[in-house]
Amino acid sequence: MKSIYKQREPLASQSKLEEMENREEVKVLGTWSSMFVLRVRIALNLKEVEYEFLEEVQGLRLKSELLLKSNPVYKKIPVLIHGSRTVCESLVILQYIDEAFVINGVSLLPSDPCDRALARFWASYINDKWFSSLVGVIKVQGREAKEESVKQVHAGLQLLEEVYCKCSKGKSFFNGDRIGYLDIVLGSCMGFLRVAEKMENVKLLDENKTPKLVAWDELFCLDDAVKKVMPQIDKLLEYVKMRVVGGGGGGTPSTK
Ligand SMILES: N[C@@H](CCC(=O)N[C@@H](CS)C(=O)NCC(=O)O)C(=O)O
Repeated sequence: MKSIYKQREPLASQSKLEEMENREEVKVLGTWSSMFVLRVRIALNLKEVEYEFLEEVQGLRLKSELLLKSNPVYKKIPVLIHGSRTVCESLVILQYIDEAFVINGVSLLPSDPCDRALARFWASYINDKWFSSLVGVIKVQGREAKEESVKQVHAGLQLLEEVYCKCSKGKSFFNGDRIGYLDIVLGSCMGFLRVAEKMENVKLLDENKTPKLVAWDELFCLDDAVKKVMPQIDKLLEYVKMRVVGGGGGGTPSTK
């Protein structure tokens, strides 16, 4: 399928150069199961950017030449290819998408510099700290260690509920009326969270502990931009059991 950025009327504020950049081909290297890749696909859907999804075969056990060439440092997915430009690392890609594909009214990051800094801070927290606890829920051995991971996940979600109240200012999403950067970063972890809940028979996103985040999650998952790319939980559960817990390698969620 040929994928060209959707043609649209040029915005008055857009330069010819930006307009030309927007029309270049967009490709995403990834796998269906990766939450890091999911972030990129949701952002492109929100921006109404058509793209070609190049799926790494064999769950990353045999990485494609294109992936090795495009991300020689980490050799990880996702990679975004936009014309002749290559961008790696999901959070960096999200910011690139926000800046490169300017659509009137659809901005992933807040316009206020302080709000933007806050969104980036909490995205790093989710990536570097909270998600490690979530992975711990299914990966660590021993009852006590598991319980400690569950406790950390709950504490992190409680903190994020406060962040949500502060950022959303009474609206539906962290970003206000529409899904934005922080919504995507946290929302992309929800499939994996559900898998952890099922595998360990534990409630992680709990109506009694974080009611606002539960409502936010429902709205997030109902959005068309999310619905069409969010993996099915049972399929993801089988994948995680086989690859992550079974030690099959390739695509193990990490925050590095
Ligand atoms: N920090 C990276 C993490 C990406 C990542 O861990 N990707 C996994 C798939 S979920 C991967 O490519 N794993 C292959 C490997 O570790 O060799 C990002 O945010 O993009």
